Amino acid sequence: VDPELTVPPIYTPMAPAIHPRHADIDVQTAAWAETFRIGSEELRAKLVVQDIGTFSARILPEGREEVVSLLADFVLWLFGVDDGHCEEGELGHRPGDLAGLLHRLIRVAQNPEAPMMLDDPLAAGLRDLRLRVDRYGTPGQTARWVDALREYFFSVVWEAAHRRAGTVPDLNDYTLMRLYDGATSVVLPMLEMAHGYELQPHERDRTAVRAAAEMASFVITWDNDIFSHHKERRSPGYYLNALRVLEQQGMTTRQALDTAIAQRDRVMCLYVRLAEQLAREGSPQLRRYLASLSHFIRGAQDWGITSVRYTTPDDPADLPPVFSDTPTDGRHEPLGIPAVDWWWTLVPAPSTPSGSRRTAARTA
Ligand code: 3E9
Ligand code: MG
Ligand code: MG
Ligand code: MG
Ligand code: MG
Ligand code: MG
Repeated sequence: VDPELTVPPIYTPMAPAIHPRHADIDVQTAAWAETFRIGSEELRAKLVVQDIGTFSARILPEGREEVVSLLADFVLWLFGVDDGHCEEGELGHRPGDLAGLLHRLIRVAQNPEAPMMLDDPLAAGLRDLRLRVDRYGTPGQTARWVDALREYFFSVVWEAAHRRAGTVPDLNDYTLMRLYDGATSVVLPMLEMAHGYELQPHERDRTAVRAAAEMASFVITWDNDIFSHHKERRSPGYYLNALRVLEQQGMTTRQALDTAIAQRDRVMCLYVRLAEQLAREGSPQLRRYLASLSHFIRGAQDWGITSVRYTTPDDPADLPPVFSDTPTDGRHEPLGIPAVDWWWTLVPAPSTPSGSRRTAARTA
């Protein structure tokens, strides 16, 4: 067995925040999982103690409570799919059959009245989620939520093909896959619903605004890869994360960890500068959206270092108790990943070499 990896404090310029109703929301999400019997008994017993409601309360600290609960139930449901079917289930090794199941689920999300998968708990849970998405969102937001679910599903089918073959994608393919298979983009419509606005297409679909959301996804999923590495490596069978991709390029685990941290630090610095630029030019709704993206990043960090999902108390992960106020790599320079290197063309290079106007030190 490899020596235990110590994860150092990770750079974050965002302040922690949590919805005041977090404790009730967390309890209600566990109850929702029981009501809909999400996952096997064994999986559900694990999920209900992972503070998933608390995670949602960190993503939307000022959001409408009903939508914070909706997001919490949805994230739990996503783990029912990602853990239950993809990473721990049979279908995770059968991409064709997985694609069939996921298409059926998409139809249930799109047409909840269709008499399909009537005995399937995940389908029943999804019908309930759709009902609540309709209640708090616009028709356009419902449609985008369904589309985002499809892009998440598409990416986990790709991942399943690697799982079946036992292969590890290269860094460019992994980056592209990870922009979707971390299920970050399916959360985005709910950020709007929680604050009762709809970002208009001319603003939301601007390349730079999409890029800001992609950068947030990159940071959230790289952070997840860093914090979940212990959990993932100790699990039986195949696993895929950024560290494994970098190890395959010839790095030791330690070098892979340092490299992944440097990559997410550079994207974080770029995200902060792009978000400042967009907030100056944008509508109040865009400013709200950008604030929510930042809460999403910080919420995933706070949840990532504290949830038993990742700390695994029976075989403890060596995770940092705090965050750092300094990036290990603050260079305004593309990562050498063709799929995302264009991000660095969206923001002018900073005038000072070290670059960043950073906010004051903040820890959890
Ligand atoms: C995350 O990747 C998989 C998603 C289905 C998790 C659901 C979470 C969200 C929608 C919010 C995004 C938050 C993240 C990525 C922490 P992975 O590596 O399978 O997650 P794991 O928890 O197993 O490390
Ligand atoms: Mg709890
Ligand atoms: Mg996964
Ligand atoms: Mg996972
Ligand atoms: Mg992970
Ligand atoms: Mg706020």
